[in-house]
Amino acid sequence: MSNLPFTFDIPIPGGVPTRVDKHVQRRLSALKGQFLDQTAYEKKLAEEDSLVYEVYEIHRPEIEGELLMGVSFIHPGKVGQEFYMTKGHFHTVLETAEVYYILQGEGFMVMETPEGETSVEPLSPGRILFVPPRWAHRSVCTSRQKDLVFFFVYPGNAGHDYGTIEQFGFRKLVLEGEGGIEIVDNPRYQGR
Ligand code: M6P
Ligand code: ZN
Repeated sequence: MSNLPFTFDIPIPGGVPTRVDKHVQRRLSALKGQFLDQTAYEKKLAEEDSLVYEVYEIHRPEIEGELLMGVSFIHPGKVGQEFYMTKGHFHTVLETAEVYYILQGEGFMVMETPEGETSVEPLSPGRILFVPPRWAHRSVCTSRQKDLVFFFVYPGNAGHDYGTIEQFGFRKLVLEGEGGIEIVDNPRYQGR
């Protein structure tokens, strides 16, 4: 891999980057067990395995000192009352952080530590979010029409630990309530 400086562009306001090494697409089937309303999930999945989010990644070595970057698009949609979201993960190397720069759409970053601290931060265009080391993170799109689009960067050696979240889910959920968006405790959460 070349070690020369390089540039690429993200079309404003929030398009596909001009450099893409890998395009990841995650569908409903990849989020099995994560949505609160399992009946609504099974029904929706039986109709169509819809695209929930896409990630355009820039390839760099997955080693300490490197930075991994890309642009994510979380599509609008809901399963029952729950907005479309990413799987979410801890970093395998827990003591590694991540930065997000929001380009388009509205949503939230749902975060928690292994010790049970939680934080749910609103995301909107122009906002930068710093996810500190140790905090698991999941992005949620609450826009009705627009994708939630953001640039992200994290250390090359961070790695993705999906297992913990797949098993227990996050402690907080983002739902559409009668009076608007609600952030609620996950009733299915089994404490670790
Ligand atoms: C963000 C970054 C990526 C991540 C992507 C999708 O853009 O954190 O590293 O891959 O979201 O989220 P997930 O890996 O949890 O499916
Ligand atoms: Zn991450």
